[in-house]
Amino acid sequence: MVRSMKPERTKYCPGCGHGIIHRLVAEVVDEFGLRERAIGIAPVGCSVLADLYWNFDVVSAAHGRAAAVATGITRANPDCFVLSYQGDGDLAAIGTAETIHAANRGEKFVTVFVNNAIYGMTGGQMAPTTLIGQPATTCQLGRDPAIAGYPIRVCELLQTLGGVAYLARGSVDTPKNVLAAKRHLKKAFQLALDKRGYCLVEILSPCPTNWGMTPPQAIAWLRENMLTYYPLGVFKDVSAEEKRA
Ligand SMILES: Cc1ncc(C[n+]2csc(CCOP(=O)(O)OP(=O)(O)O)c2C)c(N)n1
Ligand code: SF4
Repeated sequence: MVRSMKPERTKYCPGCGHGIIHRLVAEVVDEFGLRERAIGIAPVGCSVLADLYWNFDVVSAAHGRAAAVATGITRANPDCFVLSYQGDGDLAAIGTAETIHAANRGEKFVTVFVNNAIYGMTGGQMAPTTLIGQPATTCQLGRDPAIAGYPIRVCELLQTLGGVAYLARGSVDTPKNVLAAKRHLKKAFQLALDKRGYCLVEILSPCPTNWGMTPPQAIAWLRENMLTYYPLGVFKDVSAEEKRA
């Protein structure tokens, strides 16, 4: 039994990745024995439903403001374990400034960044992570970089910032990748508990509803398109850097 998960049926769409990622987070909270002192931040987006499923304290934040709210809670309650759980629209569009500055200040919380390449909750508008040529309701012929710029690679963008302790990108397209994503989460939790700095785990996740696909088609599309533009792996790990030095 995963104590940090409530016995609820999911309200997410069939084939959505949020449920798998919620479960991974809950398992890691349990394995670290953090349930009683964990505080999740669930901002606007489909992630706002997290408090229906997680069996620990969850605070809602306005769209894009999760990193600011997480900063305040972490600083006021250093004994709590704070994790923000954010979509790409939330983290990399409206919340860009909060994200970059929280990372640069080395705030001691974990961000779980769910990259589904689209605005999910509001019906499929283009996100900063929408791929070139990918259709969205606000670019029905596909994203054109001449008009909309290029998809933002968040891990690569944050990599140079001194306050960052851990950055990794995983995916939920195969059982093997789900297990790797869990390993990334465990490392991020450990470094945040050790007060090493800001830790972010990006997880590539299907949104079959807004991609206009069946769940199996969405998994195949993620593999063929997202994995090539958003490579999986660890982008920064201060503990590994120390070992090498
Ligand atoms: C200040 C503000 N602007 C816009 C919105 C509308 N809004 C709600 S959810 C959302 C997009 C969420 O997309 P994302 O963060 O990628 O999460 P997902 O739903 O895909 O998990 C937007 C634009 C809002 N609620 N508040
Ligand atoms: S709209 Fe997309 S992200 Fe939201 S619950 Fe449905 S599949 Fe998941």
